[in-house]
Amino acid sequence: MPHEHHHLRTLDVDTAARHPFDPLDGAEIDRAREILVEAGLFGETTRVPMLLPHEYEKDELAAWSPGDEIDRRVDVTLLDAATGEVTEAVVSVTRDEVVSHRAHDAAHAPYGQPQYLFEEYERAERIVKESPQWRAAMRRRGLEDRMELAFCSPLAPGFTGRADEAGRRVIRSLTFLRDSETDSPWAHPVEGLIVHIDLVENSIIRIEDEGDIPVPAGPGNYTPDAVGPARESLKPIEIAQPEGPSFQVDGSLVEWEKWSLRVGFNAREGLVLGDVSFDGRSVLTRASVPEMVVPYGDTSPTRFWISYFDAGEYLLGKNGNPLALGCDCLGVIRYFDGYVADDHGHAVKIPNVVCMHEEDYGILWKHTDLAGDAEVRRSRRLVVSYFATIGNYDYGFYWYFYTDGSIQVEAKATGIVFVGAGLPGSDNPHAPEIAPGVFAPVHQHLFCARLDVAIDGEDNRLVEVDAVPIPMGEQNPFGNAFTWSETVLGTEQEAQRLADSSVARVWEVRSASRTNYIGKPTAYHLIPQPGATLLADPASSVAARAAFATKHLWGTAYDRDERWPGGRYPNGHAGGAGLPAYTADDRPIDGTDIVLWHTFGLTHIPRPEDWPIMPVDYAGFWFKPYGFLDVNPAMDIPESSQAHRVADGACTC
Ligand SMILES: [Cu+2]
Repeated sequence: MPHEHHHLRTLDVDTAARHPFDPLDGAEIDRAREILVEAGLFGETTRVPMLLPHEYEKDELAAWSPGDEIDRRVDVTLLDAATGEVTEAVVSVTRDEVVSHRAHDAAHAPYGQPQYLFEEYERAERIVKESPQWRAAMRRRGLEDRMELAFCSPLAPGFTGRADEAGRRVIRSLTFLRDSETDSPWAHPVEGLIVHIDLVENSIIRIEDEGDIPVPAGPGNYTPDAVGPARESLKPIEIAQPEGPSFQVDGSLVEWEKWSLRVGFNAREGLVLGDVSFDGRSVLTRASVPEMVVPYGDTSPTRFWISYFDAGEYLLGKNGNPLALGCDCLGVIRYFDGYVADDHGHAVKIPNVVCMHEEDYGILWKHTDLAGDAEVRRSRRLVVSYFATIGNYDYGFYWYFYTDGSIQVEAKATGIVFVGAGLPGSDNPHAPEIAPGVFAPVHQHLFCARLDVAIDGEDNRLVEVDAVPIPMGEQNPFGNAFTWSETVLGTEQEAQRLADSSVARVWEVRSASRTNYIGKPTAYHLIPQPGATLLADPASSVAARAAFATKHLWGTAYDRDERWPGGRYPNGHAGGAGLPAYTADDRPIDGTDIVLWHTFGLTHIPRPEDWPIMPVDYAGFWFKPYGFLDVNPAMDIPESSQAHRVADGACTC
């Protein structure tokens, strides 16, 4: 047991009761800060851009059994706001000590700034609004009366390679006008006014003020008072679960219909699922969506640099929505709180950040036989989700578990599309006009899921399966035949793949040792949805920084510290971090502990219907058993208790 510094131990950290996959709680976060203070690593000007659980090695997990004390460690990035110096520390809150700490050199190539602090958004706006250059630009545009209510949005800068930016803690600010305190600013962009800020020197690096395109004045509000009376035609739909939900929850452990999983949450990845198993057999050791990039396809000086990494630059989890004030789910909801560190390293609880519930999902299976008798069973899914808001956009991350052993992952994009201004009626090849004078640049939302797969254990094999047409001839005398191919992806270079819907391409993860009752390896299929990878030129800055998004699939050998598709600090990074670096040694992955990284997403050419608020758009993938089970595992689902209820002559089954 720890014995030092007991007089400073103001918080009760009981690590003996913790499961390795439990998320950090508030006491652990606060204790990590105290230990850093005691060690002299945390001064007046120290801030905490990122604080995460420090992951376990697989042998630590294997050696642990319930009731054992596990070494609970916290991975903290420290930023000295006065100097810009960055320190990475690992703290054990079980042993009350700093396990390691080292400097990160953000000032020299390939650079890489830690995540933004919330206080920096306010500071950036203050710097802009107090600057004589910005005030002069606003006056030049005749906007001197609009300065007070203006919104100066803080935006990650991408990487331009400019000598006056590289290695500095840069944020860019674009100005939007507001008609009132509650007016949505995104509808009123001031085109061509860009302020480049250094957040350590708290100074303006330079300001650009080009052109005099009028600010669009049309409304962008979406609240009931702006929309007007709501329609009255919709009758209520009520989801009743009179006997309660079918899941059981014990701490972070969730059990539901043959599924078992751990629900975790952290500041960067948001929702993290651990120890996912079906019918007592392992499927995934750990799963999350740890990165996404939103590159814009616009050549204008106002926006060419935009390529937001919403996890790596802004932190999805820290921006998670508390669902305490009304949830997005119907039915019996079980919430989980999330804990993150604030800018000063103190724990903050995000109440009800993760939402879990069951959903009816239509027909699971059905047949009407020759005698006209039908057997039908309803599908149901367990939904585990959270929503994060990053500036104008809102993202939902939904994990669905089905009774047939399938997993579906879905990202939902909604919120306000990012717009600029143009002359009404003009054509812009990079930005359709979606409302008068409102031009929305083309962009992509490319997500990267990280699946630490464990199909019946960690010894797995990755295989690409394509449907294969056969030319008419000896092998295909009637022309109708086709077959399939199975290609083992045995190394990290071989396992960098594009999806191909023309051959129904899927990626199979097999157990290297276990077989099913017909003697084939037990397996799951990663089934991608059609979608473009990164459309930016391979020579572009964003292609180097978001290399993960240039492939639909990457397979890597498991390494605890390889968790960030675009690197630990994509902000202001010159590129090459994350998956290109992880795979540089081309490690063998056949028969080993494999991690799959799957890029999926949306290519968004905005439309008028996306305005003033965008209906949810979806992107995702499936992970389905393929010979993992001997038969349909949902044969014993009972007939619906509502199957024979009839209302107004219509069957409601
Ligand atoms: Cu979009």
